[in-house]
Amino acid sequence: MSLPSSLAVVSPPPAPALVPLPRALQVGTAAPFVLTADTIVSGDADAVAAAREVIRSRTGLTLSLGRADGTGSGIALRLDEGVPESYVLKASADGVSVVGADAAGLFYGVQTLGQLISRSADARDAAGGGWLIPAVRIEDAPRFAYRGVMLDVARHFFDVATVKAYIDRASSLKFNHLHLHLTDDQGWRLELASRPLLTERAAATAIGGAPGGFYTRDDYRELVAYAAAHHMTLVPEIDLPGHTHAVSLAYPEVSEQPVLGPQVIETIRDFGGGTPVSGEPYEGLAVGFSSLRITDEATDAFVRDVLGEIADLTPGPYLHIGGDEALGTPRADYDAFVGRVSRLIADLGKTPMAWHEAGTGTGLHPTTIGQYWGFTTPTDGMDDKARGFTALGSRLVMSPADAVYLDMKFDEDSPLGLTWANGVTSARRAYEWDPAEVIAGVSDDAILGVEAPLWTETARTLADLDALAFPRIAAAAEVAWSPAPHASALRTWESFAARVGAQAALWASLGIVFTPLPGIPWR
Ligand code: TNX
Repeated sequence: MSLPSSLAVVSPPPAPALVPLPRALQVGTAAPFVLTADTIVSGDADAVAAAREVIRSRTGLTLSLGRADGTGSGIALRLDEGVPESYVLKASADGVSVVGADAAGLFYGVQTLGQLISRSADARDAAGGGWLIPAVRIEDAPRFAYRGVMLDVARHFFDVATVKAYIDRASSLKFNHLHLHLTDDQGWRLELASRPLLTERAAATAIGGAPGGFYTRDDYRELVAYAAAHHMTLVPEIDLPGHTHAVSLAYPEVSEQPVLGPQVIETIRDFGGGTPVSGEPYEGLAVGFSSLRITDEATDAFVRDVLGEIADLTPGPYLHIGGDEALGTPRADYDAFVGRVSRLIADLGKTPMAWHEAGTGTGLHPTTIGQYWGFTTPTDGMDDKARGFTALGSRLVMSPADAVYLDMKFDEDSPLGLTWANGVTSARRAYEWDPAEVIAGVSDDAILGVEAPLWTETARTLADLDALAFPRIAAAAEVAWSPAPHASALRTWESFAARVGAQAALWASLGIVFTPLPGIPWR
């Protein structure tokens, strides 16, 4: 039955489905912009290239180039002034303009533009290709300066093309840092001229008999450059002093024998994959058994070589020294070591980053950024350790494992993933948390940002990364970029679910094999 037309309800136009939610969004009642094969894109060359690419993926239309000064009808992209990474996007039937405060802001405006495109329901638009951009005015800027994703390339190795694909995905959601977990017990993944045996002897294997691999220095430079072109800063992590079994295969003189304490035995029981053996590659999932020899001069020389070379290879400001789960290292030695290494990094002209355990470090360099990986409700004094960094006047990156660890199972039937972080992490749990509500005394001023790590014990391929990350990575993007929940009526699970469900067509067009989790209206 259809309603008599006199009873038809005139509803306001639906808000466009944007993720992450922009800071301010006004939806006009005016006619939309009709995108056709004749639409011209003009302005800043890099932004024009990015816009043509996203429009081609989404619609199949290859748009023509307009004038470099950004004038002319169609889509105009240009730079002006404003707060870092911000942009203003205006669309009406007459045209679309995106003005970025800087190149990153313009790039983010283009990503928003990609999400605004939808297929017209009106058959009369079909002649022009049938694509619309609604009449809107968007003013957008990020809540947090650091919005990161982490990829563990040590448990399983991912080649350059796969890492680039992950950069494409993350940058489209306005993430601006790629943390690469380059080393772990299972493999060392970066070639270094100063310590060639690391990749000669400790890179060929991975978890469960999977092939290993490593990046040459040129591969690494290529990733740095590709990330930069997508407005992402690469943050390399060399995990010290634990998670170093691979180091022991190459340079046994700097390594302790595996230490099989009760917690390690427990992880072997829970995660499986066997007990580590000195001198043999480790292909299991256990953590916490390996340690460098903390008090030896040979170890200091090793750390200086490795971090010095990585500092030279890395244009970004951060070097991550790991520091997590060093259960095989005596406490006092650990505290002295992380303090010493943080100061070495500062001497190299970089800003140290470390997992939150290092917050107890002795003489930690006061610029050291802590990365909190405890739960959204802290346990086991993890919040105290994290406050070690803020007490020095430094800041935290928030990665609570029960909300943003993309390697957790999303439900009981998840074929991939782990469950140690309080069970399964649904999309809703990934969304409903606020970084400023996790650690008492740590609010926005003390928070540099948010990072969503993807550990890869159970992930081998790009399809596996997609299946675990999407859609939960979009929840992390919104937590990192969008206004706090109390500051916006649209920062609710219901609104997010509707908006993220509407990304299905765009994601499919970009080749993202997301998991269509229940509770989200995919369309
Ligand atoms: C904990 S949290 C780890 C990693 C594992 C991950 C699996 C942290 C800093 N370390 O070694 O891969 O859990 O979820």
